[in-house]
Amino acid sequence: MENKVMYSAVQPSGNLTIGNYVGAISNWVRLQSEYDCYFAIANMHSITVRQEPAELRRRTLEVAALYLACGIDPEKCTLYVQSQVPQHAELAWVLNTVTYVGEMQRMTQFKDKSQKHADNINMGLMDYPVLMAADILLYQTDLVPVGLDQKQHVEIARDVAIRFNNRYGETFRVPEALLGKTGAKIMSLQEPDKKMSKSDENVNASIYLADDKDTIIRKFKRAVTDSESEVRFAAEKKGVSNLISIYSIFTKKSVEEVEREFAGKGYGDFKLAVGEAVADALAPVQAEQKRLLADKAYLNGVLASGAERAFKTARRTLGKVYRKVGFYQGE
Ligand code: ATP
Ligand code: LTN
Repeated sequence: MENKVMYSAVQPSGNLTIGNYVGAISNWVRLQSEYDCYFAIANMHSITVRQEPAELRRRTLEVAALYLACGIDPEKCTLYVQSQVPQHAELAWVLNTVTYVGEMQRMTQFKDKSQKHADNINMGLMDYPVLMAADILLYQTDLVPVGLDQKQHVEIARDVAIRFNNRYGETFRVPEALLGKTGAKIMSLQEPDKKMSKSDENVNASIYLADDKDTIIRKFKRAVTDSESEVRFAAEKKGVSNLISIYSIFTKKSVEEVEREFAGKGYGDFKLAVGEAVADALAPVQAEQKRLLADKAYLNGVLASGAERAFKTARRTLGKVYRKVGFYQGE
């Protein structure tokens, strides 16, 4: 039987945070041997908010190096840059015709980003989930590992797939989101009821994967907690609970173990321990990313062969779609 297919992507906009690492990339690494994996760098999604072109190009390579540094194996997975496979845009156009404006207007991310970029509510921003559906459906994906914030978009991909299949006959596999058990949502260190996000203007709200040890420790020290001093996981202690989750993920200790470890100790000791655990875990990833970025020939080679492999699968699906909708393909 054919292997199950897993697909995911991260946008190369901004510096990646530990939220991206925990919520997305680390899960991919864990699952890469069990599935046929496609991991993309979603640069077409990035331009829905304004980007500096030179920076976008540089960050695309940085994200590719980061995937590899985190342990994505290019022999096992297809690692590629979205804009190098033209079928993404082509399929998005067709899917646009089975997607309703109302559905897109209701998307949480669209509403958030429209507010944040009120001077640039472009069509791409609203169409973002359709392009994402095209990404997923082109590869006949079964599973999409993402953080909680993207669940709604994966559901749209499902709805669109089902709708297309009903209208034109069986064409797409219907994908499902896969959420990590812990760490599906790492919260901002400054406003713990908001998710940690690479586009947050407050640099103290996020731990970037590129931050050095001193910076990481300083940011955790400043993290917003509460007026008590008890290291306890609880709904009303959002800040502390977030730090407990982070510590628990990076040290692989359970929440109960963490609570026990810091019983009777104050937030100061706890925050320092979190900072050290995160910094120590990130150090080898940072060193490997740096090494890879110095080897452009290797990186370019990985991305070129990834794009070629992705192209072959994408072309097959798009051919099927064009046939189903009745597009002339030469006779
Ligand atoms: P932006 O701020 O530019 O919207 P982002 O930080 O939200 O970016 P994305 O590129 O949208 O990151 O997300 C990449 C992946 O990382 C997605 O699977 C997303 O669900 C996951 N992710 C992002 N932020 C977090 C977070 N705070 N906790 C867990 N997962 C996250
Ligand atoms: N929208 C996603 C990135 C993304 C994606 C995808 C994730 C683009 N295409 C396909 C999963 C599957 C984000 O910003 N997190």
